[in-house]
This record gives sequence, structure tokens and C-alpha cells, in this order.
Amino acid sequence: MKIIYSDRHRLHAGDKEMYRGQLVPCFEKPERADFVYDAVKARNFGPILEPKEFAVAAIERVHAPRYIRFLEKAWDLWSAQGYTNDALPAVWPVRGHRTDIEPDHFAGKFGLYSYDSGTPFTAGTWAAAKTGADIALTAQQIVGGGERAAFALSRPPGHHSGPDFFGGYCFVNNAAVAAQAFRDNGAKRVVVLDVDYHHGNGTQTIFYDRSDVMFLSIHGDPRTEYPFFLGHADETGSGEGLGYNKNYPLPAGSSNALWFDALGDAVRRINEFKPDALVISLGVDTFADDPISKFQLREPEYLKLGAQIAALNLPTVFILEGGYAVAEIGHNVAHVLQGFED
Ligand code: Q9C
Ligand code: ZN
Repeated sequence: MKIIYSDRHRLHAGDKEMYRGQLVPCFEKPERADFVYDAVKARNFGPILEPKEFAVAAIERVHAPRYIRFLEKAWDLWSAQGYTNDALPAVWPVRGHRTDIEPDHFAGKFGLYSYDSGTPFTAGTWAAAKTGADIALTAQQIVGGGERAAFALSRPPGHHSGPDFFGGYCFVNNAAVAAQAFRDNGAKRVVVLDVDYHHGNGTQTIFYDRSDVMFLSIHGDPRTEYPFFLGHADETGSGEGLGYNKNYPLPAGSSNALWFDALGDAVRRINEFKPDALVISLGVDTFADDPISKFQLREPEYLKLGAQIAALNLPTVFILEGGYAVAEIGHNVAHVLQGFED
């Protein structure tokens, strides 16, 4: 399969994130993509191609224009105040607060469009995130054009970014952008299957009231795991979308048997839905040695995951999400792709 990659991910290199009351080095760092690049290159899955450039309108199919306008100018607004360090949000609206009025002050705008203090915004964040979306769109175009699969090797990740918010190291929802592009290019039904350790709260929110894009997510139970406020089993969609959202919250520390029970059920539902295309939010923070997550997957499980995705027999776009055991992330991703191709 073709792999889409750009060096421009390096433009987003956060310095510190807020974690347990302290500023610590970012878990989501450029080396992650380097290890994935090295692993997929070594295994010769296929050519590694540069993304094409797409109009920002493709991103605005799933994100609010005022949110994208903010991302485009955020660094200029921040640095105009004299700062050269990364920006981290520190104030947010809660229930009952106004979110229809965008504050004039940067701190207010920044809080309006975010929801955690672990996601720094840097001078190159927008440029990297835009290229990430271009990578997802290029992968979609290749698969929409008839190839069986493609891998969008991008960072920062995307699945925590919703219609008008960033967080969880994510700014633009690459999986949602790709799924919407499938729809806009003729696919009737699309599935996004999210296997990252964390619930894909951004993707769920984007498609929650729609029946044309089904979202399924296997993740650590939000009662104890980030993002805490979404991802429960009773979130099944709303309106037209009722029945087209499926969450599998599993206790931290869950066995691989339990994880594959969830995947088995997801596979059954996907087959019933009869989609025309599949987008995989491929986080490998399900890895047993991941520093911020608590599942137990390893090489045999990643091979098996890839094989079970392949058995769906659908045009498939893989999109890189989380995974923070940096030295192992490349092998873990490569094993999923290997399992898919074998
Ligand atoms: N500061 C993804 O895997 N913070 N995002 C957890 C470390 C949020 C993970 C604690 C984790 C978000 C794409
Ligand atoms: Zn994650």
C-alpha cells in the first residue's frame, strides 16, 4: 500500500504539556513519526509519497469555519503579545457559559476552542495540522481512485479534535476529513473505526447525528481514562444518527481477549452496515508498554488486528493517531499493516 508522508510534521514540536500539576516534555513529539517512517520504509509496504495540497474547504466540511480561522491566525495573535514560547490554554467555558460570542482576548479565544492544558500550540502547529489533513485527503484520493488501502503517516494526531475544538494533542480531525471526503466523492456509507486507546470524542461529535458515517471506538473507560467526558456505552447517536455510534469502553488493564471481543462485535456491525469505505483511526497507545495507557496489545495482537481489518474487505485508509512508547511505535504500526497485507 502507498504511504503518504511529509517532513512538515516537524513544524509542530511542542515543548511542554501540563501533566499532574507540572509542565513535562510533550509525549506527542516528532520522533514518533520518525520511528513509524523508518519501520514502514524498512518493510517496503509500498512507495512513500508526498501529499497533494487541498483547499481548506475540505477541512471545513467537518470543522466550523470560525474555528479554522482561529487556528490559522492563532500564532500571530499570540506572538503579537510578545511571547515566543508555546501557548497553552488555561481557561475554559463550562455549562451555562456563552460560547456563541468569540472573546477578543487571545486567552478567551484559545479557551473557547480547546478543552485541556496538555495540547500546546506552537509557531508551526497550523502548518503541520494542515499538512496532516492533506495527507489524509491524499490517502483518501488514492483509495477512492481504486487502490485497496493507503496509510496516512501524519502527526499531530486528530481524533480528539471536534467541530470547533482542539485537545488531546489533536487540532484537525484527519479521520473525519477523510471520511467526509469519501462521502463527497460518491461513497454512500462510510465507517470510522477507532482503535486508539483513548475515545475518539472529536470524531464521535462530528458524526453523532448522521447515519451516513458510522463511528465505532474501542477505548479505555472514560470513567478513569482521558477524555473523561465522552465515550460511554450508552452514547448511540442522536436523531438520524441513532444507532450509528458504538462505543466499547473497556476497563483500564483489560485483557486482550476482552479487547478482541469488542473488535469482533465491531466487525459484525460494520459488515451489517455494508459501508463503501473504511477509515481506521490507528492509535497504538493500546501497546502493553505505552507510558500513558493501560491495555496489553503486542506484536501478535497487532498482526491479528490488521488481519481482521483486512477481512472486512473494504477500501481502507489508515490514519496514525496516538502511541507514545516512541521506540516501539514504528514496529507496532508496521505489524498492523503487515497483518492487513498478509
Ligand atoms: N498529559 C491521543 O492519543 N493527556 N491523545 C493524557 C498526558 C491526554 C492522547 C495525560 C492524552 C491524549 C491522540
Ligand atoms: Zn490515544
